[in-house]
Amino acid sequence: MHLPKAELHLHIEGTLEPELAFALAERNEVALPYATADELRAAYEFEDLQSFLDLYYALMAVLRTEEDFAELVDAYLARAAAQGVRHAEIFFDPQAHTARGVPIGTVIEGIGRALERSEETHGVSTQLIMCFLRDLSAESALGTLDAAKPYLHRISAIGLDSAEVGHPPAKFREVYEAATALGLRKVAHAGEEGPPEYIREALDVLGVERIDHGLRCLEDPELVERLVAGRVPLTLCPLSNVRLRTVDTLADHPLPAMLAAGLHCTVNSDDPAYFGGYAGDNFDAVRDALALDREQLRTLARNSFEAAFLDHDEERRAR
Ligand code: ES4
Ligand code: ZN
Repeated sequence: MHLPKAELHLHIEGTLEPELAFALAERNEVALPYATADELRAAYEFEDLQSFLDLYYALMAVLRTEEDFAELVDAYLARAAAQGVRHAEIFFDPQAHTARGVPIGTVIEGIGRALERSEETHGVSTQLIMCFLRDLSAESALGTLDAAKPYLHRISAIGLDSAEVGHPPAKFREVYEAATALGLRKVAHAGEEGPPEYIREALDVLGVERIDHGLRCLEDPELVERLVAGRVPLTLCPLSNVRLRTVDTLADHPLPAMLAAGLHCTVNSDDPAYFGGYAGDNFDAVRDALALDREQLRTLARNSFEAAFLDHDEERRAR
């Protein structure tokens, strides 16, 4: 689907396609526990979020140099542009790299180098969102924000991702306050596997402007009312929900009901190399499985630009 759209929920490490993983493994002399790209792809059968995360963190071991990160980003932007993405707000997980001994500057400068030339090369405007791993400590998140200070000119917002259950948003109150003081915008994953209460906490304690996923808001009608009234964007990822077994099949996805309820829904790809599709593929999949009409698809595309961290002029240019 080539409808112009903004991608608002995309983990750059989740765009690592098996072929690039093998090329980088060879270049960096990193051993992978799979013989071929096809064999690796065959391992993409997930039970839940954690079973995916285990492979996602393991495969990142191939990313070592600035050039590796720049290549990863460039490959993503080319694919996104081909599917109608005009603006991308990209998550990255610095702690997943610093924990392996890759300096945060290598990560941010490598990603930043590719983002700098994106409008010219791919016609895609971009912003960068630094995520904290919620299964690590609040102190580690604070240390990461501190380490990112020399690079804040490249970062628009902070986010919260990784294993959700047992790691409520309130654990990160202090780092979100510190980020606010630095002028950063705020999002957080909530209500993917975690309960509706985590969505409330992300709004009330962290002050986020968008909720990543937010699917489980549907269990709490009062919360739905609040999200509708506040026009809080939800960055839904339909193919991800199927692959991580949050919904049984795409035909069971509650997107149509969420749109009908007046929720500010957007459709995104999460970890496209692992979940079977980029932004346009997710649009195609929901159109086909849920029989969305043109008007609903246009609403989703319009919502994506409205929910983006763009000012009015930028938004007009991107559309
Ligand atoms: C993620 Cl699907 C998902 N959920 C939470 N954290 C993540 N990191 C990368 N993909
Ligand atoms: Zn995500």
